[in-house]
Amino acid sequence: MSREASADPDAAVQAFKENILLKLKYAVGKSPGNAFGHDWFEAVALAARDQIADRWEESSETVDRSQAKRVYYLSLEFLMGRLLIDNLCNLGVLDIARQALRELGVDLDDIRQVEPDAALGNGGLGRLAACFMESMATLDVVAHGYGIRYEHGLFRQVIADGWQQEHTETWLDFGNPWEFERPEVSYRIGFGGSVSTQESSEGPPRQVWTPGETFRSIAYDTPVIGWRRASVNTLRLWRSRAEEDLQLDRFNAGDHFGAVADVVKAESISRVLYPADSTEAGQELRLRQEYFFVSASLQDLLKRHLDEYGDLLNLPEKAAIQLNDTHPSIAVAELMRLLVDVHQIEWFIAWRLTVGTLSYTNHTLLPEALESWPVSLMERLLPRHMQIIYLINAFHIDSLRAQDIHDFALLRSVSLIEEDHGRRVRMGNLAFLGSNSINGVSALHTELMRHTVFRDLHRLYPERINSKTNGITFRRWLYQVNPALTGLLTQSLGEDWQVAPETTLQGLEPLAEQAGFRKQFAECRQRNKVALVRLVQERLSISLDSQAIFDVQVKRIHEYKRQLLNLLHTVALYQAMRNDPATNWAPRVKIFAGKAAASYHQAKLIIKLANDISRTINSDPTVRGLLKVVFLPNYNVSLAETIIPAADLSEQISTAGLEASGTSNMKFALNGALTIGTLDGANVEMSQLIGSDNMFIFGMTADEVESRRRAGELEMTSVVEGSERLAGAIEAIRAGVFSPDDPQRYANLIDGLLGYDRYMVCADFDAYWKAQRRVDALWHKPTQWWRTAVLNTARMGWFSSDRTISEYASDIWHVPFTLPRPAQKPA
Ligand code: NBG
Repeated sequence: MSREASADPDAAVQAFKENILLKLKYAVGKSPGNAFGHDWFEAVALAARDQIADRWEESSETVDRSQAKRVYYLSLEFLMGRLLIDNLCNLGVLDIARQALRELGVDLDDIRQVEPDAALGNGGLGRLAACFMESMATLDVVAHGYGIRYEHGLFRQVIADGWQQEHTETWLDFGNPWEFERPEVSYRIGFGGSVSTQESSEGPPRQVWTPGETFRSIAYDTPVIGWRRASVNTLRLWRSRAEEDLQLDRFNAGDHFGAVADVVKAESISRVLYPADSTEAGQELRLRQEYFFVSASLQDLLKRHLDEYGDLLNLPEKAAIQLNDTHPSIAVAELMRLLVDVHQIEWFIAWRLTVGTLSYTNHTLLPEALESWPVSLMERLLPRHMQIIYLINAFHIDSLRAQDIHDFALLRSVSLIEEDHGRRVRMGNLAFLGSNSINGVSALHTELMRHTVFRDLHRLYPERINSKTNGITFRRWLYQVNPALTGLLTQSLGEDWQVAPETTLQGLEPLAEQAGFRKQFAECRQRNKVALVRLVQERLSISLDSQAIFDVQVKRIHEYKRQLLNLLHTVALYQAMRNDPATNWAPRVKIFAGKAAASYHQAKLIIKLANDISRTINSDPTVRGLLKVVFLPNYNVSLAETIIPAADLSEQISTAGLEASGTSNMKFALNGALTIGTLDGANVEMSQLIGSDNMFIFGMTADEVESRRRAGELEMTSVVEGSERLAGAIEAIRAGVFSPDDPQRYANLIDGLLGYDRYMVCADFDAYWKAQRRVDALWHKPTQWWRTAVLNTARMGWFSSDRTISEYASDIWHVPFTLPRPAQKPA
């Protein structure tokens, strides 16, 4: 079998079993008799890693021989989650490993739970990077991911008395069997100091940066294997170290703490994902992280390029560097510095190489998320980069003037320096100017980029902005998380449907009309719901009715995502059910999960409100059997894997124009959940492909939101007065019905909503309520509900990240790719 483990399954099981035992004995140092869950996990992971390493070597040799163009994906976040099942699946040895373990008396499903999540990301942006890594390997795109090996990933959320608490996450406590430490791959990273001009006899004077302090970056490599043993690419994450582990003279002089001060300072750079930036020290650390990983990655890739070609002038032909949001955008200045100062390439040639190599993905239009750094901070931390940024800016403005563009407002808006709120460097503009391609992550988002944040730059460079709608890897988000449905699809569509689900899934459409198929489809969901019911019982001691609609909103807690709208609906529904228990209500379970940024008070209050509402409603006997509300703590990739396949209804209800794309919307619909949502982000394209009558679309469009905002109509008293249900829900929350211990708890939240409803929660409430009643009505017609559910799955093929990556490969990176092929059957 091409790319498969072995033609003889029995022999493969025995070989795998032997390797597990060898790893257990020689790498873990245990015998089967005294091995714990984690020991088994590590032994299996190491056994799988051997097979990955074999393919890795082959892949690297092929690439070296072919001198293929390489893609470099620079991202401050990679939200990988667990890797064991991913790797076993992609190796094609999941069943072999399961059987091998069974013969050793161990259940794979138990030990998979032992693996900690690699939570090196906040949410959608980081998870997208993880899906992309898997798709790039699957499509044989030669790619390297570059990021930071945070010692602590995203915080562990504990809910104490309804409030979010943040606890340190410790994924590396037991080591990480997937990675290879590469102490020999190390670069020096400087900060601070000064720049001097050095005269040179051969050419123009040179600028020499003498950093005030330097640290070292150490590489840790994790192989990423494509589906069915396609290529193996590398995710290289950097750890920060001090130049010296100990200042011995200080130590010997009795200053035991001072002797390691440099170590503490150096290591703080890779200590934690997303340090709180509410303090100046936090902001500085964040900028240090950005520069640290960008500099290490660029030094590394230039070295590789020079080793391969001995020359940097062909960089754009052989390397494409994708900047994942503005976080790595200091790359524009750093690449210029390396080319001009270190490799002594003339400025304008260096600029051509830089722009030819870099491209940038924008992931948000929210003004507070568009990075800008105070000039004073840049001057202190990265003095040479600040000079380079000024130069880029000056040459840019000069070139516009040369084209007879003198419009002062325009020049001001495209400048790299913002003058209005203290002088700051606009990282979005820097990324734009330094890149040959700027892409948005859904059609709507891209269109809005052209008309809002980058309006003026777009006028000057109309060919640069393009759209690449996000996607998800079906390997994880369907095959792994929903084995029941995957089995049913294989039974119905044939063995090879997984190879090209983009097209084969459509084959389900006729089956949507068959009662037998719908019944099986619904049974798969039911199984997943029972698993979720069990999890909720274990974690929260709340019992749920698996026959109710599982109505789910899981994502970061943010005002624009409007968990508050969902909570207001929950309260209004609760009141309506209490007032009229005899109505034929569709029983519901409202499921919430998500983390709030540690310093985002309003979001944390929304979590408390969800928990207060949950406690009140769950203990009210009048709605027993009709309504339950749960807030599941510590949302992460693994929890998503249990929740998503169990959902009946997916809440994608952001204020139109504000969610750049969304990716959980895709995961839910692929698994057959119906979406209630606004015409925002990728929901728009989903509604075009799935059909808007197979979703519950409601609310204002992005244009309507914008006009209303322009008209200043954000005061909502009259809207609330005009809606009895909304008024009732708001009044109950304000009056402390859900917070009798502190009746004033939500007074400010509610007053804020009425006075200045920035996210138009009130304005969309009635439309949302009506859409929810359409949900109820459809639920009462199971034939139609399940028909629609099947159609959702059938029409989601386009949202595969394989499709997204093929577009990046052809339009932006200009590299070849191969779509997965059917496995050859053994002769
Ligand atoms: C997020 C958007 C999502 C989008 C992901 C991935 C950031 C800054 N942006 O809508 O909010 O799906 O990026 O593109 O995390």
